[in-house]
Amino acid sequence: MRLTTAGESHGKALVAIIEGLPAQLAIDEDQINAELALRQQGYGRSARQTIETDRVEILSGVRDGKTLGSPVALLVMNRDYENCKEYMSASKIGESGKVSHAVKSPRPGHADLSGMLKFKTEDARDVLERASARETAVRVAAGAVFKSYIAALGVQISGFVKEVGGVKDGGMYAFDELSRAKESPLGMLDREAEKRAMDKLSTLKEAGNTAGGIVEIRVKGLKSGFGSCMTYAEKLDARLAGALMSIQAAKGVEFGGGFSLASLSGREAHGAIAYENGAFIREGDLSGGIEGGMSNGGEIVLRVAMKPIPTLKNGLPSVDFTTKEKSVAASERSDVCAIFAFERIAEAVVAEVLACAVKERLGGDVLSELTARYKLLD
Ligand code: EPS
Repeated sequence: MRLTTAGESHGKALVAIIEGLPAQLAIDEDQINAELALRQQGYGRSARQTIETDRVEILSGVRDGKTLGSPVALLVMNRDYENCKEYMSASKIGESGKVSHAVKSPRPGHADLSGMLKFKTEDARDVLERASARETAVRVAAGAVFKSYIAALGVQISGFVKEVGGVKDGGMYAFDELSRAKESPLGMLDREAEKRAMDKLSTLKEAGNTAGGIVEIRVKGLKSGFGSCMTYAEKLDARLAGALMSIQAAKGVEFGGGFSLASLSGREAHGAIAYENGAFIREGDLSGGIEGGMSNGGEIVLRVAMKPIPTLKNGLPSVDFTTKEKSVAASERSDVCAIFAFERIAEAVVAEVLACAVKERLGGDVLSELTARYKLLD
């Protein structure tokens, strides 16, 4: 199973190609569009979201609402392209040899400066257009397909926003409570923490500043043994961490007790193994549902940290790339916080990694082969 995406933030469209899906998997366009709509929500998004109304167009690999086993291609248009054609067209632009809307002052924290040096361009737009988190729209569309694939095995993914700009939701929530997070403007479950977080964001917005946060993602229903302890590349936690770190603005990933495990004793950190009603169980498991790089049959629990968005309305100090004079980093509009969207994106990425691990272990040209093989597992 493999996902590739293409597309620039203000280019014509975003595209995803998924290879390796079995035939006969039901694909529901409305479900994909519901995920896309959620990704656009959340308090603190920029005016760009009033321009875009993300909808998926399925270009290939699906017929009569079911996969054919061929690559599935998904398209999400960028409506803002209409406003940016003049400098984003793929055709040669203008006679003057100069492209308008060049970005000369790289933003600290964005891909701009490293990309300008690496790709030998004096216009950061050549880099930022792809580095932009706009790409996550089509990644979320693909994630909805991966969610359907693993849902066929009874595997569910959910999550919530645990922290925004330093304001923490310290609650302990059962898996079934997490879906309530979608109804909150910040994706939080504790209303009191959410109110404090909203106040914090309002203050930051006034000051032209931004915030990050932490999301918690959980997976329910995955049997043990996905991923493998045998090679680095197969370890499920390593794969999840790597993929999650590829989300724009991600800066950290932890599983279960995560960093807090480092200060616990062995007896505190590792719950007991017991055998009840014909099955092995773990009591007080802080591993996050993954041991030795393999799912252990319990709930997978992971958290991802998002840094504050580096595009500030009142730009950060920078340098003009060409003149080397002091300047202020580029900014036209800015999200104050995109943590609600980040949670949806993290779910999509987890779905992608799990789908790949499932496909590797169980194969299957047709969905029914996959479900039959899954039933045989412990
Ligand atoms: C982004 C910058 C902003 C965000 C964008 C990600 O876009 P613009 O430069 O057009 O104002 O709005 O996110 C999206 C467009 C989106 O749909 O999530 C960036 O630099 O990463």
